[in-house]
Amino acid sequence: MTGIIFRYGGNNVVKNSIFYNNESRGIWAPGSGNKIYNNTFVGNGSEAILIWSGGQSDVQNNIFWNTGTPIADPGGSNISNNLTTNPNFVNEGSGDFHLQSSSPAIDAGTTLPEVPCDHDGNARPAGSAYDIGAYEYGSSPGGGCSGSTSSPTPAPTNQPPVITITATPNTLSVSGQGITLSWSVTNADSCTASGGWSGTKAIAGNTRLTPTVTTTYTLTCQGPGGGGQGSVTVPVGQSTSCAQYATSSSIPSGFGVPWDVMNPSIMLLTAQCTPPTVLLKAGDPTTAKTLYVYKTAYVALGGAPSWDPVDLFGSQLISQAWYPKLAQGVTTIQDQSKPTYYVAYTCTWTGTKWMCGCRDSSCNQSYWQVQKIQ
Ligand SMILES: [Ca+2]
Repeated sequence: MTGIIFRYGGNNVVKNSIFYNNESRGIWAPGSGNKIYNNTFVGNGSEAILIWSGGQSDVQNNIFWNTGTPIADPGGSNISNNLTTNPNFVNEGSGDFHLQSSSPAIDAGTTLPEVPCDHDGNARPAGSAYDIGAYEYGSSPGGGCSGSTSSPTPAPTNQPPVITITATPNTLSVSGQGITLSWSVTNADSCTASGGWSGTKAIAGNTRLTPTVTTTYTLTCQGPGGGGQGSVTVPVGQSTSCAQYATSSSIPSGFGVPWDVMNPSIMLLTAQCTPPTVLLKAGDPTTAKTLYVYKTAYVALGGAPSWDPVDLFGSQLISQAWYPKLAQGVTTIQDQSKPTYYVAYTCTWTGTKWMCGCRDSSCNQSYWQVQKIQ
């Protein structure tokens, strides 16, 4: 028996997995473009990884121990930073493939943004660099890897629909003016409109609409790689920036700051008010960094006992939880006599680790980031 057979498909990602005592092979990969990252192969029969003639795979940060041929490769694959010497597992006999402190796998891997967490859901890297294999030695939960806001997944194995939707103009000073809504979608077969419009939509098109109040137009699409959603919000009325916290503001304890701790001139949490409507914005739409915004924000009037959720929308929902670069949502604040607070959660990849909900540049702990509106 073989652990995983890719058949003739390519572009699969296998990470943080343990292939133990498969009778013949751990992975049989005939296609091209497969990424086999940070796995642990022990006791597999003929080959741990069999790359079939004509296929190429990217094989990095894997442990091969007590196994047949580690990698049978006809040529053309990228094979690097793997370990074939004794990895000093905690207890191989009982199937515990965590690393002992003496393991040569520790800090011997290369940084792979596709693998921000390990098999236990702990953050990579711990120590100076990525470890080789499925477990990161000395790591603990954090970095967006566990808890209610679980890890962003930058590289889904199936490509979900990508939805681009724009409004021209993208804001209206008074109601009754028209906009043109344009959209195009890839990786999808069918789309449905909701919010300020409705009905089944083609995967590309444009239409003329006349919003009378601040309106969000959402398109939900389905394809072979799953579902996706895109939205655009058109503020109507004289909208002004109403975010009160700037980089110099004192932020209440227990919250992350609303700016980018690596570049404090960039505000990640902002708001546009058209009373009583407030458009909440989280993220940085112009950034070149890998930045994700969690799909839910919360608002509370100053002194209120609880937080009310606000759904945020962006160009593309990833792993059911994250929008790339920018997400925004609309809420209504009837009592404008007191300040309102809103919290959101953003994660940025630095090139070596995820920084999520930071309060300072060390970002050793993650919080909900807060902004004040009035
Ligand atoms: Ca490490």
